[in-house]
Amino acid sequence: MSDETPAGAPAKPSAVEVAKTASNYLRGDIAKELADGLPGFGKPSVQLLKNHGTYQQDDRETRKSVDGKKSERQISFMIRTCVPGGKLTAEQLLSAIDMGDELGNGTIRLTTRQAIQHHGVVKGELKDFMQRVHANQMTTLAACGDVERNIMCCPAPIKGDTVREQMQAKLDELAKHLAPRTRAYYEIWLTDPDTGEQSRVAGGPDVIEPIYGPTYLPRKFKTAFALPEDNCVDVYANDLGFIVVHEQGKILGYNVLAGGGMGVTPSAAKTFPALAKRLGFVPPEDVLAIAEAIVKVQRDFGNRADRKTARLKYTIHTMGLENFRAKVEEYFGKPLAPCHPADVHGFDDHIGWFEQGDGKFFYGFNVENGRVHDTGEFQLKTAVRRILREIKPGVRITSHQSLLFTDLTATDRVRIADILHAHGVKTSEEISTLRRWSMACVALPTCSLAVAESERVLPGLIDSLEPEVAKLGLTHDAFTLRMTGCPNACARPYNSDIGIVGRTAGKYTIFLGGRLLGDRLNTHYKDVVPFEDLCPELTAVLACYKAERKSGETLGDFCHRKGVDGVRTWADEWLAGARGR
Ligand code: SRM
Ligand code: SF4
Repeated sequence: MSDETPAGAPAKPSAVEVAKTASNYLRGDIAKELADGLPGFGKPSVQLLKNHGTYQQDDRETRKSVDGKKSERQISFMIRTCVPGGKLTAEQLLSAIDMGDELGNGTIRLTTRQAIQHHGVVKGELKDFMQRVHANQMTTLAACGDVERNIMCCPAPIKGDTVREQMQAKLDELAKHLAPRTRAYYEIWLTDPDTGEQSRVAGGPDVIEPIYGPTYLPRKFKTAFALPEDNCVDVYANDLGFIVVHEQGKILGYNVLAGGGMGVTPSAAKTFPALAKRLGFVPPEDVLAIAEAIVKVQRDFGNRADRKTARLKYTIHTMGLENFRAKVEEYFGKPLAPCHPADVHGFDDHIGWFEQGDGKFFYGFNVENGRVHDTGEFQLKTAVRRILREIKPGVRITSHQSLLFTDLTATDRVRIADILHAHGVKTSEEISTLRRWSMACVALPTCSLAVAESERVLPGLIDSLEPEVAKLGLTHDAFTLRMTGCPNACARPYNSDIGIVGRTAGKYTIFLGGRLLGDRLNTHYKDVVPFEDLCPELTAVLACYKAERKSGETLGDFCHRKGVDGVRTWADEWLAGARGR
């Protein structure tokens, strides 16, 4: 749908807006269709369901039957469970793993926003699934859809680090504040199947949405909290970001950022990735109010005709930053103070063994691309289950799709390593720096938007890059390498040192020059690169970096300084030489 309308005519709302408007606060026909015995839902319900945390999908590999003809789609559902700040208990993660086995495809997926995804749930088991999530004191409500999504925050459990702890507590307050209030979720999913009673529902009056209103937001909305010294959540990639400003252990307030977002549609020139803009400073007590003001401005001024340009970044682009700030101040009820100079200057993925400040420890365990599964001798799911059952740690999910096991004793380090090794899994210390800092989105076979492989091919690419990196003597250099199966950018490839973005089947665009800090977008380097050429192409870039970097310069900073054209000329010559050798 386009937002181009004859001059003066109001833009026609998109089909999703029509579905939301008619839905009576996200109810629509979901309950009726849930009971109709068909494998899937109709179009309006499919859209509404996203706000309930689930996507109707099909296994794209079974679309074609053996004789090459189209076969009937095998519909199943992806379900995303919110984990605000990535914090959960061992019991909750165990239960999620069990649900993956009993109702899903036997795996769980830790996401780039610290949440959990299940795939392969059939329609007839959706309700059971939601009830089990609820019984587990979690929710899928607003994990997807045109609402505030899972809010991110640095997950490191450092006791006595009052700044980090207060920031994490502020996230909990904000997540509650921006949660949808509709009773639709409870009515549809949590009603007792036999008695019809909403026996598992917490009480409370049926109120309309005081923040969102009946049509919610024009598009998804994402928020994150970061520390200047630790931007592990990529705060600049979010619609709304808060950077804590602190001095001597005291939080002075937060720098507020607005309008970050990564997704692009290459065929639509009007779309672009954007880092959030620095908007102003608020004291801690104003965080909820400023967030609400920004959400409401986006609610009222975001584009409801064209979903391609409906995110907050486009609202700001259309209004202009100063007009946007003025409107936010109007909704906020007072002027915004200018930003404090504090900005992100550090990044920690929290992988490895750390003291947590109370005599205990936490262990950052790298989960490759967030997929917890058992395959052949690689029994990661079994190992994680054993760690959760036998050691009973606290658990956090990082925004790099990995796990922190918390509240450990010194002896647990060996126990964890023993369990991992017994099931064919490497410890975080045994994987390369390259693999540790890499991420891939889900892509095929479940993602309907994927044009190329990602999660399933990145491990192999890393396997072939590792010896090249070692030959160049760069084994200990940390740089982010992020791959996605399409330009929607779910693994945030556009602010990483190396971004690899699916272009078409088996071919990718390479981007260079972002950085670990996440505060700079990278630049288009090469297009339509076949998968098998990615390793030599990237090796050539790394050879250039090795040959010409300044002391202490990171890969992203080097590519940014030299420029992609300079890197390309050097790397192409090097490649031609290497091929001739
Ligand atoms: Fe995403 C759509 C997976 C983080 C930008 N994303 C999708 C869908 C739901 C595909 C669809 O619409 O049919 C993918 C489901 C695939 C599957 O089979 O599971 C999907 N996104 C993911 C996850 C699971 C990737 C991962 O490997 O972890 C992440 C779930 C996060 C969560 O827990 O909430 C995920 N997606 C992101 C991020 C990163 C972030 O938020 O920090 C981005 C870029 C930031 C941003 O939002 O701009 C992102 N996803 C998108 C977009 C592009 C949005 C845009 O404004 O252009 C889409 C497509 C859309 O919304 O139309 C999309
Ligand atoms: Fe799917 Fe594209 Fe997101 Fe990957 S980046 S999960 S292919 S929408």
